Amino acid sequence: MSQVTAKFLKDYQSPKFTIENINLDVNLLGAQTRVVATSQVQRLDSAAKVLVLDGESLQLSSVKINGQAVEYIEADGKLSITVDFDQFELEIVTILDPAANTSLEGLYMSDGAYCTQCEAEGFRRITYYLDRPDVLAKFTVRIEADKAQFPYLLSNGNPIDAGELDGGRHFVCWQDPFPKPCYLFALVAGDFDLLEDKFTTRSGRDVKLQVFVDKGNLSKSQHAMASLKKAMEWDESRFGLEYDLDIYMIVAVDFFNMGAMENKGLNVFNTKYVLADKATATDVDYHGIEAVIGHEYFHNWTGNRITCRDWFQLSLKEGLTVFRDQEFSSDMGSRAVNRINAIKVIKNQQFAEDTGPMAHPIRPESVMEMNNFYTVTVYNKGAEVIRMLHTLLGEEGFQAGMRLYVERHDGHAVTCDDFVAAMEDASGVDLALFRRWYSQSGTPIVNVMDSYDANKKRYTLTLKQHTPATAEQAVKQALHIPFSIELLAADGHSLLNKVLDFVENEQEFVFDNIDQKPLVSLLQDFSAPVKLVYNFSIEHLVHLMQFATSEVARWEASVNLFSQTVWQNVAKLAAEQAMVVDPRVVDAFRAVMLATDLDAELVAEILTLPSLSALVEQVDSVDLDALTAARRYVVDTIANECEDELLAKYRQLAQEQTIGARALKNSCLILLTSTAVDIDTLVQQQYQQADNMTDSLAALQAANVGALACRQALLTDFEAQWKDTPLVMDKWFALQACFNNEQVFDAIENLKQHSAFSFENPNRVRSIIGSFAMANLAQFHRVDGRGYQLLTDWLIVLNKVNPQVAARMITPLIQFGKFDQSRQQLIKVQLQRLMDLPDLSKDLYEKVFKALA
Ligand code: B3K
Ligand code: ZN
Repeated sequence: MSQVTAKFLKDYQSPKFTIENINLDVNLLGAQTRVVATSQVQRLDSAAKVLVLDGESLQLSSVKINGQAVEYIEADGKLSITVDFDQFELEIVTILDPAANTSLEGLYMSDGAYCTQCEAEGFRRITYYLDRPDVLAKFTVRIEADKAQFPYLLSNGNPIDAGELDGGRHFVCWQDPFPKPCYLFALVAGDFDLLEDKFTTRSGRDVKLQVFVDKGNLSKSQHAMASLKKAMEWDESRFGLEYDLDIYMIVAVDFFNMGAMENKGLNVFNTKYVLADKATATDVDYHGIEAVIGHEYFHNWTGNRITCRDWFQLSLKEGLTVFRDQEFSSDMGSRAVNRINAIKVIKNQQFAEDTGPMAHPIRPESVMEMNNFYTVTVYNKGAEVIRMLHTLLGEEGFQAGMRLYVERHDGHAVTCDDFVAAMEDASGVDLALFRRWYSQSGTPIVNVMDSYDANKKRYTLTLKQHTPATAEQAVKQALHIPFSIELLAADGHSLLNKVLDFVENEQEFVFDNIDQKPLVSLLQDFSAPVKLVYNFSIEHLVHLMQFATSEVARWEASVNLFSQTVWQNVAKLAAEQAMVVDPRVVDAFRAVMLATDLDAELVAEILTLPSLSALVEQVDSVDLDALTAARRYVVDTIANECEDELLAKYRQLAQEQTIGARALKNSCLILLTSTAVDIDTLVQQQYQQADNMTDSLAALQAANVGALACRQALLTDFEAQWKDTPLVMDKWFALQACFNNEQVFDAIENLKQHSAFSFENPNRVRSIIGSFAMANLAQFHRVDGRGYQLLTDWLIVLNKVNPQVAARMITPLIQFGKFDQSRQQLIKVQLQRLMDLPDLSKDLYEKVFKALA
């Protein structure tokens, strides 16, 4: 694998040739599928005498220029053609075998339907092409296939022609009027159920909306359609952005590497983010569908109309579009709960990426395999960076920046710098220092000290920032951090609410006319993606839980209170002292259970006590066994001390049918597994009476977490009921993979043989090995190394079947820095096993190489 080399942002060169129009003729003939790509090529640099095209795993049939066969060199994923015209027609014929393509990139089969995935560099598996996002062409596509098997033939843009052919075949032609990079090309051919609707844009244009799902699933497509209409409406009202084609299609497929793909006018979706009804989908699933449908729709402007110059700029479209989808979800539902979930992703996953071997800035500087950079850093930290801009500019300034960005760059492939410049020019806010967020990786640590001078009525805050070195970048500089604070009085009323401009390594902020010693709420709503260090007392956190104006700040205080208590007990264990929980901690959680003025969804979040993995991310090194014991002790203590309140709440909510009530009831149920109540009966009752997946799954989860006697019977019943519904079976797989017991190893071995399982389906793979490695910390990190070995066994299989999915699943194995030496050694043995594979994919190589370096 030594031929794998990195590409660097600093080496970017504009294209020497471009393609303005392409006619793609795709004749779907199984293993002999034939693609004729006819491109109108333009030379941009007259000194260029060789056209170099990208291609991978292609069977090349012929190459012609202006109708004449030409000489070419085909080597190392490139096709080089000597040519000396300023303008010419290039015709390339390739033969594909979609059914053999298990990588699910390029053209492949999903359950008997043809479909494509081209981002980032999948188009080169369809034909030789200038596969880079700054080459924008108008696509005309003709698809031909057997009519009975593939009645729907879809591609981007508008249908312009269709007809019958001999031998039961037919064709459809599509034309996309908007020039686009090839990563936005899509083709789907298959037989589906179709849900249709329409949307009238605010300028009065009718858009036909279509959702295609596997036969028999029509009744599960309503929520996706409703979400699409909400997203279209919201983008008009909040961002002033209107849809631009006459048709918008969504196709749901079961074999898909990620969540969904924003191909122009023809989104391809993982079924997980389309199909839902009450019986099969949880409230969390419903929310996820709305968010992802929104996300892909919002890409139409932030991604498609304005795209990336090169892949290093990925956050230009992804960070911005995640910010937009988060705002959409917040405007549709609970803003606080949406914010809490976004914060959890940063703290539990992105901070971990920063401390591991794959650390990179939101605009990476070097890449081996682009698919490895669709990360929580580029996406979610990228969205935090956009959110900070929004905080600094305010909604009005930000929207003015968006308007200028669209006005300047519509139809072009641009950079992150272009985006920041538009924000700067429209608002007049100086963003020179802010730009460092794009080039600097790592998590800043902000230390806070405060003091109060009663004579001067003066409160002083001293902030210090420093960013530890990351694997790929040693030297760090100060960043522009919008630091939001609130000062609270002893009676709980708010004295001051403000965003501080924190731009130096160390900075003092003085507040005068503060009549009493305030209690401060710091980094409200997580106003910047940083780690906060401040010495909170128990009373201080209890006060914030009760009085902070921001609901997110209340939740944050509860997380701090719980975490602090756990870490104190880890220290007790190390000192061989008895563990304790301060009664004020228990009382604070009890008060939340008893509160009548708090939103149920928020209370559910507070009562979902921080997970083991969330706690692991709070420290630089961890004794996992002590942490597990201390967390268990604190959870058990809170639950047992509050057993009556939990049970009362559970009973009170049992009949209520709202999202909040279900969430809260089910977080009570999980806590009750720690208590002496007859939980087995409670769980079985809930399972049997449930008329929705949220409640039945929660019952199963409780049985699983508590290792209850009813666990096996419920699992068996669930399987019998859902064995033919793959998305529900994923939940069943995931539950068993999360079982904290050594039996999990035998269970996983059996699940692998289950008729519903296939290594070729990413959803199935993620639900078993992904859940095990990412959510079953105790078993994955066993001291005997069995967990590491199991994941590696799977990775060896996936390396051949689907390298992209393999590279996603390896994450917990390369983030080992916090664990003890013996665990690290066991992990490295497994990484070396991978390194020694003769056919290690580029995707895994990049990560294993960096982890072992
Ligand atoms: N843009 C796609 C992700 C493509 C990932 C390629 N490995 C989905 C999205 O972010 O909307
Ligand atoms: Zn996206």
